[in-house]
Amino acid sequence: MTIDLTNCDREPIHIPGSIQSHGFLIAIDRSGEITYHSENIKSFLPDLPPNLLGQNIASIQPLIGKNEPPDFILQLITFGKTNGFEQTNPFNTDIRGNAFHLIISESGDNYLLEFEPARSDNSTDVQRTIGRSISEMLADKNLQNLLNNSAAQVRNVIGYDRVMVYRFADDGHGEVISESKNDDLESWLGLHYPASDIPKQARELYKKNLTRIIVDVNELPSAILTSADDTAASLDLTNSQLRAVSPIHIQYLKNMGVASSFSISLLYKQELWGLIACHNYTPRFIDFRSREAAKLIGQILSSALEFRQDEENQMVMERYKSAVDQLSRLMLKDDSIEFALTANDVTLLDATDASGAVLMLEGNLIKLGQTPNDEQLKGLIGWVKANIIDSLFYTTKLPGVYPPANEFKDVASGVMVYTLSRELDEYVIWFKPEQLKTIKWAGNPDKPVEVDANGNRTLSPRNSFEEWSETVSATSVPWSNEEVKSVIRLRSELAYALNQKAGAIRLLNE
Ligand code: BLA
Repeated sequence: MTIDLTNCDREPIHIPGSIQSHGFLIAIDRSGEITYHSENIKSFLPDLPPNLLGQNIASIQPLIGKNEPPDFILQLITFGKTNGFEQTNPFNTDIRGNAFHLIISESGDNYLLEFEPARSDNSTDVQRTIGRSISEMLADKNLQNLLNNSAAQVRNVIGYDRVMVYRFADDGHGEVISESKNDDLESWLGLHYPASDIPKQARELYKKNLTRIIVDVNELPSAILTSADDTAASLDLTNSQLRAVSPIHIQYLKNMGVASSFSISLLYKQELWGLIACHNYTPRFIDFRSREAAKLIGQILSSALEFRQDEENQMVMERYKSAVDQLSRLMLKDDSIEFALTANDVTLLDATDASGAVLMLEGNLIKLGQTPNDEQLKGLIGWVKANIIDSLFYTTKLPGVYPPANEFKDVASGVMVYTLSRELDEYVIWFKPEQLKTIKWAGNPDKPVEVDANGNRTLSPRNSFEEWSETVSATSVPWSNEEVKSVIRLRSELAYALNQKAGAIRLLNE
């Protein structure tokens, strides 16, 4: 299968058949027999015997662990299997007089032995700075400050040119919500990127393996070799540190002018909430210990986020609830329900985060905020009346189901309609604008597709922006569960108030 911009979520990035060449890899089976190794092993270990495949790992022990007993690898594996490999990783070893880290992980029936230099391009003593960084990071209770502190502390610990906190929205696209960077770089804070920039299978991988280092976009990968009756691509590198990078993503980083990247997963209730994405404009390697320190910051941030995110959701719920409570009191107190819902500080609009709303009651039409005009509303109501059976209907793509809405998608790509009475033409409607207009997208959606010297479409991930703009045009941001619940509450309060009034009128007439 050829991977291009249209099918990149199908690229099997966990089995690339190669690794990044700043380290080397050996895979062994349960008996210690070498089943795979990277081609570049010779450049680290020139004294290796030929035909490594099929030999027992113990036979090369003096080369990979000068001061270790012959069976040290199998001992490490036995210990790691019982106690977790995080207890043995990294194992400090000496290769031809240089300090190396050995990192062991499992891959099906194989164990991956990955050897990486035990030195970083950052000069900070990570072990000493990490404790302090974490206390500084947690010093503030406010969510945005927590994020800013985290970005700053990650940069403090690993020293990349730019560190961003990138948060995924429900539809998978993302926004840079915090940033710490060198002064000479332009800010990307507030920029939004399409969901396809980080395809689905990559997200799945980042949920399992919480850090990802890409050392040098210009470095040639090293192929994984195996016996003739097997294929290198059968070795699953999900847990690997050295996994080679998707060529499309390499191109993407080059397009951004980035030479090296590092990202740390942020999880919220086991789902990928976002990434701390770090960029360097020159190649950069940080060793396993520095990556683990950065991962720890990510994990602490994740659990702090979990707590604050729950608090934030709670606050949103309470904001809607207090609006509905006030509206409910006003409806029972005022003579006019229209007046109660539209004429005070708190209105219908506050029951959700919509930017416009319309109330049609007892023959009156009242508009709040940004709404379609009367003519457009008339058309919309006619369509709702003829097509919507449910008393509550909502969509983020109104023009998709009701094409005339294309004319007013700026204000009403998203709509939530609550039908009070179809016979009496009584409705409450909330509107959300088209999100392409409301958020700052990185890249230029109107930029023509790049064509190379041979007239082919170039493999530039930015090209995908076109497709992406099509999928989000005439679409609003989602209606949250909290918004739906809030409207349902308002509906029962309104029904109650209408009933009370009807009862009072009946009493007057009797
Ligand atoms: C991976 N894409 C990534 C990663 C990031 C981004 C952070 C994780 C790896 C890394 O840290 O470099 C995207 N990086 C961003 C974004 C910003 C950033 C949005 O700094 C914003 C500031 N990418 C595309 C398209 C495809 C694609 C169209 O744009 C597919 C056709 C693929 N992105 C892609 C793949 C990976 C990836 C395959 C996984 C790379 C890997 O781990 O091997």
